[in-house]
Amino acid sequence: SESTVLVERVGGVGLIRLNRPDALNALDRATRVALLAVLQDVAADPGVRCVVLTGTGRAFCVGQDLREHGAELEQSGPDDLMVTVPEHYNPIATLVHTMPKPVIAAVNGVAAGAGASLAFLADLRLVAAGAGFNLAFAQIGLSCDTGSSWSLPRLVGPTAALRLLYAGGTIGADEALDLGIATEVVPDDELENRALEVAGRLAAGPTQAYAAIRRSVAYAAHTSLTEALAYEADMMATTGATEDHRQAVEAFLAKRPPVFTGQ
Ligand code: T3D
Repeated sequence: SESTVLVERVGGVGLIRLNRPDALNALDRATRVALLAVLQDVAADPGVRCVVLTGTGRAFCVGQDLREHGAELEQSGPDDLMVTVPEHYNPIATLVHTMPKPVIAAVNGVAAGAGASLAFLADLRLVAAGAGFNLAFAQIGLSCDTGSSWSLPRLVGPTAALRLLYAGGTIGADEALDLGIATEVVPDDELENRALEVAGRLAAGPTQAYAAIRRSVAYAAHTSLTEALAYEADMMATTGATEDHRQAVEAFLAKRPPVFTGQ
C-alpha cells in the first residue's frame, strides 16, 4: 500500500506530504514512525536545502489518530501516551524546529492538535485561505504536546496562547494571520505553487547561514543579551568560514549576483 508519508525532491526542496487524506492525515502509529524517518532523511541530506511540510486532501493534519488512540486507551490504558510523546512527538518536534535548514509549513487545510503544533515549529506558515488551526487537546481532556506550550506563546503571546489552548474551536486563516500564526494567507489552489516558490528561493540561498540564523534565533529566545551576543559570535565565525560567504563577498564587490551552493 502507498506510504502515509510521501517525500518528493523538487530541486533543492524536500516536499513532505502527510498522505492519509481519508483520515484527514491523522497521525497513527505507522504515520508517526514514517514521518520521523522522513524528517531524519531530509535533515541529513545535503541536497535538501529547504523543507516543505504539507498534507494531501482537505486537511493539513488533525493530530493524533483518535480511532487508534481510543482503541489503545481501551486496551492498555494511558501507557500509550507515555510512549507516544517521548518516542514519537518529541523527536519529530525537535527535528522540525532544529534541522539545519529552513522548514515551511504549507497549511493546506485544518491543522489540529499535534498537527497544529507541528506547523507552529516551522519557520514560516503559508496558510490556505480555507485552512485553520484548532488546539484540540483540551477538548479531549489532554494538556498539550509537540511543543505547542513553547511555540504558541512565542507566536501569539502567553494570553492568546492560553485562550486558544483553553477554547478549542477552529480559527480561520485570517485570524491566524492577525494573531501572527500565519506568515501569509494564500488562495487555496495557489498554496502549493506559492510554497514551492518561497521554498525554492530559500533552497537557492546560503544554507549554512540560514541554519545558523535558525539556531541563533532559537537560542536567543531563552538567554540574556550577553549570551546571545556570544552565541552570535560563534555562529558568525562558522558562517564566515563558508565558501558561500567567500564567494558572495566576491560577487558583491564584482557587482554580480551571488550563487550559493550551501557549502
Ligand atoms: O498518545 C498521545 O500521546 C496523545 C497525543 C495526542 C496528540 C494530539 O494531537 S491530541 C489532539 C487530537 N486531535 C483532535 O482532537 C482533533 C479532533 N478533530 C476535530 O476536532 C475536528 O475533526 C477538526 C476541527 C479537526 C475538523 O473538523 P471538521 O468539522 O472539518 O471535520 P469532522 O467532521 O469533525 O471530521 C471529519 C472526519 O474526520 C470525522 O470522521 P467521520 O465522521 O467522517 O467518520 C472525524 O471523526 C475524523 N477525524 C477528525 N479528526 C480526527 C478524526 N479521526 C481520527 N483522529 C482524529 N484526530
